[in-house]
Amino acid sequence: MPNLNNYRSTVTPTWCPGCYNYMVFAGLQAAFSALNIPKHKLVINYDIGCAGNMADFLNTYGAHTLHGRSICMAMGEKLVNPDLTVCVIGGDGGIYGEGLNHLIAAARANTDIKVFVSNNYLYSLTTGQTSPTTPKGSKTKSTPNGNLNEPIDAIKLIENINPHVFAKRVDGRNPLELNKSIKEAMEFKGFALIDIAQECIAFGKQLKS
Ligand SMILES: Cc1ncc(C[n+]2csc(CCOP(=O)(O)OP(=O)(O)O)c2C)c(N)n1
Ligand code: SF4
Ligand SMILES: [Mg+2]
Repeated sequence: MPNLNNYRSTVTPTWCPGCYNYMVFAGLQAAFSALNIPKHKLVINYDIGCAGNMADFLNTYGAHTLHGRSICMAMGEKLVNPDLTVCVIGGDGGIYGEGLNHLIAAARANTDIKVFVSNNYLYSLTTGQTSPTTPKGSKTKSTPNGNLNEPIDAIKLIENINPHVFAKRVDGRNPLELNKSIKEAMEFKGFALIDIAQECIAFGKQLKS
C-alpha cells in the first residue's frame, strides 16, 4: 500500500464540497507515490485560483506563483536543475489566459515540465467570470448578455505548436482515466499538458444558461 500521506500537508483542503479538484489532488498523490518520486526532488508551481490553492495542501517543494506565471517559474527551475521533477498546477484562466505565451514557449522548447490544468471554463476563485475556454454565448458575471469570444482549444493549439510533446484532454469526472493520464504525463520524457475538463460546482451552472 503506497503511503499517500507522504506528499500531503496537514492543512485540510478548503475547496467547495464536491469540487473536482479533490480528484486531481488524489490523482497527483497517487502518481507521485506510484512513481516513487522523492519529495526532495519534486517541485510544484501553483498558479493563482482555486486549482492553485493546492499549494497549501501538498508539502513538496514549490512556489505559489503569480497569476499566469507558474510555467515560467517551472521552466527556470528545470533549466537550472534538470535533476528535478517539475510540475505546474493551475486553472484555465491562469494557464490559457494570462499565461498562454508561457505555455506556448514551454511546448515549443519541449521543456520537461508537467502542466496540469483544472479546466472549469471559468474564473472560479473570483466567483465566475469568463475565461479563455468559456463556451461562446455563455452568460457569466462578466458577460451577462453572452460571451462573444470563441473558446480556446488548448490541446489542438499545443499539438499544432509541437507535435512531439504530450498533450491530452481528460474527463475530470472519471477518476480511472484521470489517474492513468496523470501518471502517463509524469512518465513522459519532455513537455506534458493534461487538460482536465471539470465543472465548477459553485459557478458552473451559469454556463448552461
Ligand atoms: C495578475 C493577476 N490578475 C488577476 C488576478 C485575479 N485573479 C485571481 S484568481 C483569478 C482567476 C482564476 O481562474 P482560473 O485560473 O481558471 O482558476 P480557477 O479559480 O478557476 O481554478 C483571477 C482573475 C490576480 N490574482 N493576478
Ligand atoms: S468555486 Fe468551483 S472550482 Fe472553486 S473550489 Fe468551489 S467548486 Fe471548486
Ligand atoms: Mg478556471
